[in-house]
Amino acid sequence: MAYETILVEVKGKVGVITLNRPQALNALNGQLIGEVNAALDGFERDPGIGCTVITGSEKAFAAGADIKEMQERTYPGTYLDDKFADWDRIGQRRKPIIAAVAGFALGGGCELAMMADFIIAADNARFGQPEINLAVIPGAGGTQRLTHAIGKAKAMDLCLTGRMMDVNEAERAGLVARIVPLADLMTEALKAAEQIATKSLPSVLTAKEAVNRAFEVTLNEGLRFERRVFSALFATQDQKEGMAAFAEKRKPEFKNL
Ligand code: CO8
Repeated sequence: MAYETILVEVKGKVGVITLNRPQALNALNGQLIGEVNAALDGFERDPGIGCTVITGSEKAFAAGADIKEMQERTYPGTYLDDKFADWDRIGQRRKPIIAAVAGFALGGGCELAMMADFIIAADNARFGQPEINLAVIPGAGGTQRLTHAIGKAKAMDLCLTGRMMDVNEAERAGLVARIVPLADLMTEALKAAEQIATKSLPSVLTAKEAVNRAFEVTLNEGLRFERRVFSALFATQDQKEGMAAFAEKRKPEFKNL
């Protein structure tokens, strides 16, 4: 597929999606979200891919949903055409996604980063939900995922004032997994993604699913789920291989079986 708003590459076992609307600081229009989904569909289907990195430019991961595209929307139009469903699909992928964020991650840009499984951020990254300045609110999960990630006090502060937080504040608050120098962002993100992609895929998908459960169910139900899927992994050949390799002091060779 020929993409116009993103660049798509495969590096080893890692799929890389680069948001590419530099003239609009990677503002997320409908076409771009559709293209991200198409690329992710391909990576999900490709047995050679174990992890995806989504990134933007040095100046902007993404400065939000495209305000100019949204400007003339009406209430029934927005409610009925359900563009939210396209955004939701990004957050529902089974294979892990890392957001490699430099520069602005604002509004829908911050929400897209939060749909990834974790964020590796450059030291110039800035996060915010400035929708309140446009007389709206976050619409792609910002009031929910941000609150889960950084707690009510800071989420309220950001959503009500529209201010940006720098990368150090974002890391202290728990939004960002790692801060790296801007020049090393892609190297570090690709290294982390390759590390994930070389593990046994059934265990990777299970780990992702189990951690996400923690946000949706009670502690006891989460623990029961963890116990069930932990036990289930003993049905894989890769578990035998992983533990045999440890005992024999060699590298495991996983077959995703
Ligand atoms: N949408 C459209 N165009 C944008 C956006 C955007 N979000 N952000 C920047 N641009 C464009 C500018 O209009 C400008 O274009 P032009 O040169 O044609 O005028 C170009 O990008 C460069 O931007 P600036 O000149 O403003 O660059 P600065 O470095 O001066 O400022 C900022 C950078 C501070 C990031 C500034 O551009 C800004 O404030 N941008 C808007 C940030 C914002 O409000 N984001 C939230 C948008 S609303 C949202 O995300 C809702 C999500 C809901 C999703 C649910 C969908 C179903």
